[in-house]
Amino acid sequence: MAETSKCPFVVVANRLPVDRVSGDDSAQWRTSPGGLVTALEPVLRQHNGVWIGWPGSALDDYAQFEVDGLNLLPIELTGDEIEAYYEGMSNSTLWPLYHDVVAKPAFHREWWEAYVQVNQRFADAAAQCAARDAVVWVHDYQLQLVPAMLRALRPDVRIGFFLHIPFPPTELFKQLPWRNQILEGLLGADLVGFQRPGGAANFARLVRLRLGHKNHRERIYLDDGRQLTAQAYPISIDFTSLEKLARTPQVQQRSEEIRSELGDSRTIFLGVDRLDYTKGIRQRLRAFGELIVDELISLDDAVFVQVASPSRERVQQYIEVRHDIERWVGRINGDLGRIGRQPIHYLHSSYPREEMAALFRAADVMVVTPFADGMNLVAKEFVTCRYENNGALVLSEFAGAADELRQAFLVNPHDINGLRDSMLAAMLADPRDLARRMRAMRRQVRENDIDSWATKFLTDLAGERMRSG
Ligand code: GDG
Repeated sequence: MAETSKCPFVVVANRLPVDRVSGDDSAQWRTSPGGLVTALEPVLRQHNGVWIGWPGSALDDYAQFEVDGLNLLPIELTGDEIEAYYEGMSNSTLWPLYHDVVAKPAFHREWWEAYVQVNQRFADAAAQCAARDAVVWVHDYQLQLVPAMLRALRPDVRIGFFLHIPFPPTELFKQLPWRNQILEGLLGADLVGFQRPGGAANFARLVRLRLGHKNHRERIYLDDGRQLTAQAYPISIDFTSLEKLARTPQVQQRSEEIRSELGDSRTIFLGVDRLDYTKGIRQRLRAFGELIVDELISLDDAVFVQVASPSRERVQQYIEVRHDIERWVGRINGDLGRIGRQPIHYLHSSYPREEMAALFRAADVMVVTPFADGMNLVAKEFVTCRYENNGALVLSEFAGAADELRQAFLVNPHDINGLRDSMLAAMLADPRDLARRMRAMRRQVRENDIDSWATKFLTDLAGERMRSG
């Protein structure tokens, strides 16, 4: 590996926070959008840090480089490793298992071997570039072995780990053939963060039952005398900058264009998701179709816009869910539409941030219906854009965001009748009721933004080391 500078602050995540802009020979990069990047970018700059991650495509040179003042250390993955570690173990085993087995997880020993190998590579890189007593913050389900591997190499560094997706209950986690290794990997951290208190409790319980380590609430006591904390840190978004964007004349104008193209007087239902089987996209479209069939709403009154951004397109279950959703869209539009009036506008595409903000502004009813979701930032982004305190949010109680956005129309996405009722109630709600709900939800997101999330986690991590001596 090329020589790297020693950093006091290191972020380790599967992907780097930049995307390569394809084009000519010279590599061009731009910072990628997303809550995690927005949250960690200022922290990285402030602490003179480095971000370690896979660049998403093969590079000629894997030396540390800089984009827009951010120090980045790319990690190389071979084609076989992308298949086994990323598409296999991460996205065909851990992702479905941790999301309540909405899809069936596959267990393959060679995927596990690649997972161990790649985790070791990330841990080696972190060990190499962390300064003495550095803070290393490891992210998400792809890298759960890194904390213990890093601790073995560098006992001086302070290690934080944050899981962005749900941590499953004991009965599901137990299915994993490598369950103890994963728990031991995570126990290498000084602080393990989860989205919801339930995830932290599941972890502490598993550690007690499977490895025999005692805990008192969030505190876990290991045999060698070391202690760590496992608790919830609900992630958020950059409220101020998104609201600022939503208030720009360009976004306002674009949102008016969207409304007039769809038919000004129609109620706009909106869904925005990565195309993923955990998000309950088909269920919400089906509920909408049934409302039209039963003449509870008419084509002239309402339209559904569904943005499904392409995701993990080489993984079989993602190929299947795309076909399934597209069949439903075709069927509903074919059966219920007429020339110039389609019930569903389905967009399988990614859009710039400005367009997303315009969509959030244009919508009347935002529909977020995952079967399981660590947090769901889309729900928080929608309320952030609604500075006039109008619009309704229909939100699955299985999204982490439901803990905080209590004034949403909360639904169980498995219950299609309940979903229909809530979507209709949201559409017909009294604007004063909607304003009251929206004000409360906006206050919640404003007061618990991404800065407070990062600051709280890092302050607690600093405190951990002091508690452990
Ligand atoms: C994981 C956890 C947790 C989507 N399409 C476009 C676009 N997006 C943006 C959204 C939002 C983000 O992507 C998606 O975040 P979510 O939180 O909704 O869902 P996951 O991708 O599954 O995220 C989740 C999150 O990590 C953070 O911890 O909340 O539970 O599963 O920001 O707006 N952005 C743009 N164009 C698109 O087409 N620009």
